[in-house]
Amino acid sequence: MKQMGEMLLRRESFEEIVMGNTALVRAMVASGTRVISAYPGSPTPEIATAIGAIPDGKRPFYFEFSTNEKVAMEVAYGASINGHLSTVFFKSVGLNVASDTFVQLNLMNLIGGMVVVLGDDPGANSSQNEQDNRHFARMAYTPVLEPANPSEVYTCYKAAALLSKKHHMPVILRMTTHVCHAKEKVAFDALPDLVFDDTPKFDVGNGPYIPITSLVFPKKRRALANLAAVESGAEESSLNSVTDHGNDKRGIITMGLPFMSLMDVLEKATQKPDILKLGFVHPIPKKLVLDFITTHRSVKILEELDDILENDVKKIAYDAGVTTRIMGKADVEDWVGEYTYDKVYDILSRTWPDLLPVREEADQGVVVPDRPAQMCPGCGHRSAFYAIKKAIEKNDITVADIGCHTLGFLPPYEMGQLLMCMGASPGMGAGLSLFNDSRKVVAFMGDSTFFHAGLPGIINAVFNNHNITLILMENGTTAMTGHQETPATGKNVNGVTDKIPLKGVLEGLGIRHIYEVDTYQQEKLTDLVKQALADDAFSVVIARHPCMLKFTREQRRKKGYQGKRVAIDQKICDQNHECLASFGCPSFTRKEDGSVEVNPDLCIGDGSCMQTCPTSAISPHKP
Ligand SMILES: Cc1ncc(C[n+]2csc(CCOP(=O)(O)OP(=O)(O)O)c2C)c(N)n1
Repeated sequence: MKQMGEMLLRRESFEEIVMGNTALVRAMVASGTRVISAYPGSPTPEIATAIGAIPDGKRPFYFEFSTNEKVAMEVAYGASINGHLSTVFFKSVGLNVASDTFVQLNLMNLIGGMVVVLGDDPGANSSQNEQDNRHFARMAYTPVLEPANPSEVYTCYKAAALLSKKHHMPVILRMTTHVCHAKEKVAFDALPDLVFDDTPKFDVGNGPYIPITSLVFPKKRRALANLAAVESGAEESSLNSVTDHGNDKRGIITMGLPFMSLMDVLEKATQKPDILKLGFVHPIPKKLVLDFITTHRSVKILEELDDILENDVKKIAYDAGVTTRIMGKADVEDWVGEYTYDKVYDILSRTWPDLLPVREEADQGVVVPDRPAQMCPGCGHRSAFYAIKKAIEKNDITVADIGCHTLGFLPPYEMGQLLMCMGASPGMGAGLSLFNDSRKVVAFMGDSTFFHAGLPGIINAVFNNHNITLILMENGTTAMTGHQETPATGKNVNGVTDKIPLKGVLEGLGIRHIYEVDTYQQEKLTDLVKQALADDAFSVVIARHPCMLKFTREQRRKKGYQGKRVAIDQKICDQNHECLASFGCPSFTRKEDGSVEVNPDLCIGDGSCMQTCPTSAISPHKP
């Protein structure tokens, strides 16, 4: 980490193998970015890891994890209109949360400049959908630059910062999962002298910053004029390039990760099509595209997710009366998933059957068995689900939320029959409880989500008297995205801060039925949930236990740490398999003879399983 921090601030030029997310941070530093805000979500958390590697006091910028993406967007906006180059980053669906603010940004005069870094997720590697945020960019008249690899992340961010500062408008840097996470040797320039003028420059004269009805039209005209001005820059941009294979019959227009897959696939092609690769993707460089399509007989558009580039290119062709055959998405499969090597191979083979050799079966990669996600050994959520399952009736309705506890929907717990997005569980639960006296509704929510988007649904339950029970799964961290702090932990990325305890907030809302318990106290938790369900009012159970992955990692870093584990006394074990079938800790393995074994590499010795064994056959392992 120390080395990474030093590298990111190195004065002289250098080359290094880094992730896209790391290259981004060097570009932020080099561009003089002064304020950075974020909310965690894959594929972007390693941006914060790289930022965190720069030692405290040496960071040439302010950084915070805000409570959610909308707030993060507003922090970056406020900084920009005060004269600072700012950046906000988060995952794809984060833009849904931030959109109310985001769609207004281009109406405003962002005097310091502002880059919106999006971690889109084609393939839904770690998201609840694979939305294409280029739609949002169009709706908000916002330019989009899209890198294909870590080197381009570095150049595209710098270009985005310059563009944003020049036009005083937001610019999107759209990254996707395997651009964020790919590693490549990147050539970094020497760092310019970083001199900051921190005089607060906010001035209403730079505005207006109040989008009331009478100002909407002039502001919208300004946004459109800005976009038109940017378009002429797009024509000249070095982020776009043509690879000329001297093929006037076939061309491909592409961008981002599909370009990288294309380069690999074309290794096998006998006659390579020409390629127009876009890095400046919105607004589209019309002349460049027109030139490309008029000089080829057929053009294939290779883009992940939706048909945005395709429609742009077809419109350009139609308006200019060009008769080149333009081929976009042919079938449903082309709309789904990442454009990996295999996918691009298939698509191009269907587009031009003579382009590539038919793939041998052996060529088609290894089929990797599915490895379903699961809760870690010792996870407090496992104990909670095990205990709560005993408190509810089969017919009751359980509503999940986003986080590690979402995994409760898996067997053997099967808790959480529906899921939507962060903070949605109390609202959906409220709806399910209406005209429903026979089936209790239990909603789940994590502590980071509580502050992110959970509170409005909770307040609504109080305000409208909804008869549901909410289980707050408090593990003291934003676990699923890599253990970022929450407002309840008393720390933020910059140091110590006031704790905002969940219970205090709930009490402040006037909630009368609040219960608290450590999830390892399984019997007590079962009893409390039964009580909460009997309350006939909105009730909350705070089911607390620290994230054991985080805890164990911290312990392992301590000097003299000695691993612990449990053991099964085979003389006592009657092979009832409660530990496997109902508790389901992955540390247990059933052997062919029916006996149960503890995997010493997985078990952390937390002992939460011991109380689940009807014959008390599990006990701490004595070395
Ligand atoms: C709008 C949005 N932002 C970010 C994410 C990424 N994300 C997935 S799980 C999660 C963590 C939730 O933390 P918490 O509620 O504390 O639950 P835990 O994982 O700790 O159980 C986040 C931030 C998301 N899915 N949606």
